[in-house]
Amino acid sequence: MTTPNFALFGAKPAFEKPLPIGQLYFPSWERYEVAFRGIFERQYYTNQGPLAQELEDKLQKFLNVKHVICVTNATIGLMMVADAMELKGKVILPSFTFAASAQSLSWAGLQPVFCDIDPNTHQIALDQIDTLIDAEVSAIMGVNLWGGACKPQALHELADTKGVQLYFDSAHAFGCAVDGIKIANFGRAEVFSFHATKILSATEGGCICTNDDELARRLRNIRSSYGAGSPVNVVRTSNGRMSEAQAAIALMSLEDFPENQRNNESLYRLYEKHLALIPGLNLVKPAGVSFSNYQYLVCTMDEQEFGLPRDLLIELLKAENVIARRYFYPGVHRSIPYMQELPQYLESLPNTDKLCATCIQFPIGALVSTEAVERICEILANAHSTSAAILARYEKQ
Ligand code: T4K
Repeated sequence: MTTPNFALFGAKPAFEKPLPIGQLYFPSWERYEVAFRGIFERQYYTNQGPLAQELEDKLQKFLNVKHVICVTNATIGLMMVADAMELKGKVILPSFTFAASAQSLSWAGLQPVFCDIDPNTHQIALDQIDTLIDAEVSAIMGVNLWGGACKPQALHELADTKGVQLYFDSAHAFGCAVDGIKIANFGRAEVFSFHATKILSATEGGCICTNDDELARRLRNIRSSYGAGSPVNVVRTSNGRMSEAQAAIALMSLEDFPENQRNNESLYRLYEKHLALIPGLNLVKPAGVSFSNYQYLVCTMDEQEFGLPRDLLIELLKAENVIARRYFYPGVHRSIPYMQELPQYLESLPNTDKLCATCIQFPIGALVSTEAVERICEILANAHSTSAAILARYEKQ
């Protein structure tokens, strides 16, 4: 058996610097300087300044939605929406999501009801929602994952029939469309994340989209006063304002969205071509959308077929400076406080549990070149073909 030539066993790493997961958009220094000189000249940092207003206007046009309310990040956006929609009792959502989706409910004094997922698309299992709706459920939170979508029209019909509200955590779905309709226009509200790892970046940031005038007024008041137009009664206010510095980056990122989307899509196609030849790594296609941002490169792994445990592959890649991740792990139902407070879900989400054990993501985004994807896929192919030797060597270490 030949000794595998990997950095894990002392070889030189394939990449000099860590290659992370995430869009990680950086405008040129010159554009950054021009934008920030403007902020310094106006001497205006925050509180619905000209750049925040310009961003809201441009996003409304881009997303073809009536109201865009920019916020500090998507987590606070989700908390504000739950409050503005006056939700009560329980809200149904998938457990296969980032902790913020469920935590926003806890902050709003609501209880999550975790639904399992469709193992092929990773989106919420539509056919299981019905059985979870009882008199205490006031809403469904759809989560649009991985540049795909969770059948928003079907969810809309279900929510209407059952008399519950519907809104979306669309943190991953900026720029995506379903049957030609931009995500932003479904349910009563949708929330996007503009975190640095997302395709539209404000470094930190996000926005809430709605076509509901009254809800928009409430949200603007909850965010903190600015832009509501007329007074609205809200019980609680917060501070979810977006600063001018955040808005400046987001405006540049919005301008470069088409280029970043095209770059992601071509990297995705390259991975698709190479991964098709590597047993045990199954690429997940963005589901349910007519247009995707290709923001994530997600696979499920069959450890038997590939020849290595997933977590060992992640360790091996890390030594090469390829930062693969196991989003989401563990499922939110297995995290604090839900695993103690809601133990009923520990046995009732088999598809979520299986996916958390098999999901693996690879780098894609602005910092990733085609050469890097070729090299990553070469490492993956070598890891598969020498898996027995890797295991033997690893066990000896
Ligand atoms: N709903 C869903 C479904 C979400 O996925 C998220 C967030 C939210 C709601 C809430 O949105 P926000 O409130 O965050 O707007 C990241 C992001 O922090 C988070 O936004 C995202 N989802 C989540 C899935 O991933 P981490 O803890 O994995 O990030 P971190 O720091 O490990 O960064 C990822 C990689 O990027 C690392 O290899 C380091 C690298 N990196 C990161 C940053 C920020 C850089 O090289 N440079 C950077 O500036 O959470």
